[in-house]
Amino acid sequence: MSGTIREQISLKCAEQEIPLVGFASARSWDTPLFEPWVPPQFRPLAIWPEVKTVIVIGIPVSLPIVETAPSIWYHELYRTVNALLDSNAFRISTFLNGRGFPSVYLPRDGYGSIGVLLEKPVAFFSHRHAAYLAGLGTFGINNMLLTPQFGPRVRFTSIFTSAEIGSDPVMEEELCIKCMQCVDVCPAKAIPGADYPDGISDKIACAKRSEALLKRFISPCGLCIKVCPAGEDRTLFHREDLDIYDEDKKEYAPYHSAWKHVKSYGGR
Ligand code: B12
Repeated sequence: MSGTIREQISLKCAEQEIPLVGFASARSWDTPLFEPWVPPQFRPLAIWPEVKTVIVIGIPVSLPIVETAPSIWYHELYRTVNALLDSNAFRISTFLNGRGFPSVYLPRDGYGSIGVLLEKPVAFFSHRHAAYLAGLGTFGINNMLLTPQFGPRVRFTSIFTSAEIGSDPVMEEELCIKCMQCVDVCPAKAIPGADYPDGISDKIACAKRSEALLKRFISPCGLCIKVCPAGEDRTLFHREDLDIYDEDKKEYAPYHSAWKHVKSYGGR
């Protein structure tokens, strides 16, 4: 394979249908871009001192499937995307190791069970911060990283590499329009709707709902990412009109009937 390491990684991602890839220098975590900034022990260099660049990959969750959530369909999609993220990150790290650049992949989540999260709802590394620093998007009121392509309907993972690749610029334009749809739709009332840091979501309330849904095989919840108006995927799937989620709108009755059908099967 020819080209720079950046070009080779980008090509590998394109070949695997990974639409989002970004690069952030491990040093970018040392420059606060907002307060409170990432605690020192959560930064890449504190986790793996050899790291020079963090590579972030993102795979979307399809909007029409998210629209059925909570459901077995979204539950399975979530598992599929998680497996793809982990295996592709592993393969990218193996590729880099083979070229003489020590590299390690990170798990896309990094917790053992929802019970663990109820005691301590934080992972050892934040892919949201990594994706932000790799220029892939900006934070929304729903606490997600919103991307131009998929809004918040995209999952991330990261690879730490000792290759010096450089950084993509952090995105300047805010993608969240603060419509508060995510705040209104959250059944756990976990999203305060204020600006960061007052607006940090109630992780325990969110995790408790996730735990209840998991017992029914229909986790995760996904409602706060379903209603977000950001993302070109809304245009692709003809979903610019958020009234589609209003059960009183007669013209959208076939969609509500379809979602009700899907929700009725495969979970408790
Ligand atoms: C613990 C966890 C949960 C818990 C707790 C939820 C919660 N409210 O945080 C549970 C299981 C309930 C959960 C639920 C969900 N999660 Co979750 N979760 C995680 C996990 C494993 C760890 C997060 C963590 O502890 N990071 C470490 C701490 C230090 O950082 P942080 O939590 O990212 O928080 C910082 C930033 O968010 C930032 N920040 C927050 N708001 C703002 C606003 C501004 C303006 C700024 C500047 C910064 C900022 O500051 C926070 C503190 O430093 C990550 C995977 C990972 N390892 O990153 C996924 C992850 C965050 N979850 C994700 C998703 C998609 C969800 C759900 C939508 C479920 C779903 N899959 O459909 C919901 C949404 C909940 C919500 N609205 O917050 C994605 C987010 C993707 C994205 N586009 O942003 C991640 C990254 C998983 C992945 N691999 O893609 N999650």
